[in-house]
Amino acid sequence: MSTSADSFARIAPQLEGQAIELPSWAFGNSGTRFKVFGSPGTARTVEEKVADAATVHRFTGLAPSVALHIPWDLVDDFGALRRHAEDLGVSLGTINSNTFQDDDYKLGALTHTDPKIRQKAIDHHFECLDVMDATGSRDLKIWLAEGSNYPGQADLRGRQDRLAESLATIYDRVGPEQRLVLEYKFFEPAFYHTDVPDWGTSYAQVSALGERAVVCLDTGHHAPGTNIEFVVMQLLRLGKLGSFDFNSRFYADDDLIVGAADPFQLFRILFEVIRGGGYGPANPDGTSEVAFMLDQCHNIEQKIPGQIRSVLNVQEMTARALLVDRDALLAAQEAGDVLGAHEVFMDAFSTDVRADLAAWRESRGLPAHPMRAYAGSGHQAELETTRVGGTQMSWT
Ligand code: LRH
Ligand code: MN
Ligand code: MN
Repeated sequence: MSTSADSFARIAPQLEGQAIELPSWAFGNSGTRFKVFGSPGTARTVEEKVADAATVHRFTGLAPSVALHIPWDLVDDFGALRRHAEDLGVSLGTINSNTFQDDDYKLGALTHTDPKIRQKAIDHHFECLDVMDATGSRDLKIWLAEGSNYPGQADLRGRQDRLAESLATIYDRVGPEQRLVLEYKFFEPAFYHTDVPDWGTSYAQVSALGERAVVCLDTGHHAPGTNIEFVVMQLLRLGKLGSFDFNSRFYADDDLIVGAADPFQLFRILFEVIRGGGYGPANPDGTSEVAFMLDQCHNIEQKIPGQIRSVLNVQEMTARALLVDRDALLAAQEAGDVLGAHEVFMDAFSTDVRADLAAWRESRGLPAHPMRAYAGSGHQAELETTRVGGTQMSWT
């Protein structure tokens, strides 16, 4: 089934202004613990990663900002990096802290029993807040690699209490226009327990902090079979869904292209975002309360087209989710028409919006087919010949 011109025209205005933030680390080399494959043309500096993100935006109009990870993306002058980004037509977005690559944090960072180590981790977050002041970023995103491997190894309750205290100290420094975003993940690198394993724990922790503390939902961070759209609905209902880290998974935290493993799941998630009022600009400056971000790595495929594919997948599923006839759905639900309601839902999912989206892009001065346009642009070959010398950046 493809869209009738009428129904696409109805939803098209809502596609305007859709923004999906790209992770700087998607443009570095990455791999598994077995091998990191280098690929020609990969960014050698933070400035080149930002330039690659800007290229994705140029071809799609969908990715106006890029997230940084500190210290991976540490530079001397963040004001200059901000100007570099703006010159290329993008802005610097979320600042991600990193307490997972320092020997001192082997047994914990914000939860550590040693106050000196806790303070070191808190100071790192203060440094990230300073970076945000220079970059103009709104969100400080915290994902903690903390937990334990063996029953009895750690005092679960004591760690949760220390976490609350450390987060409160960080939150005190979060500016009035800024947010603290706490990401959860149910396993890895710790295997017995994780200190922020699920949305409930993240919700409990951020609720204790205040209004500007919210939850980040990474689609790869749940147990198999989890109904992620239910989590989306609940966090939106509670006013605490701050952002998404979008990616796909088959087995663990695979960080594959969003919408590749389970497009229907992406559709269901986006439907709940729209249904819950989390889609579209919520603030006077046009920013959305719920930030859409990618958190992916491209281990064997090319990185720039990998990111182009990803934002297009989100756009396509957003269009299909917007097409759900909500009035008909509600009527069927209230009439107890189980199969009728399901059919309304599936009709939208089954709608092929690709031709309409291509025409719509063209009408806005964008390539109808961004993947093909990038492939035919010669940009990749140019990167491969000009980015010689220096060291390609890698994920860590
Ligand atoms: C943890 C995570 C988190 C990190 C990123 C690199 O698995 O999802 O968001 O910052 O990966
Ligand atoms: Mn993530
Ligand atoms: Mn992850």
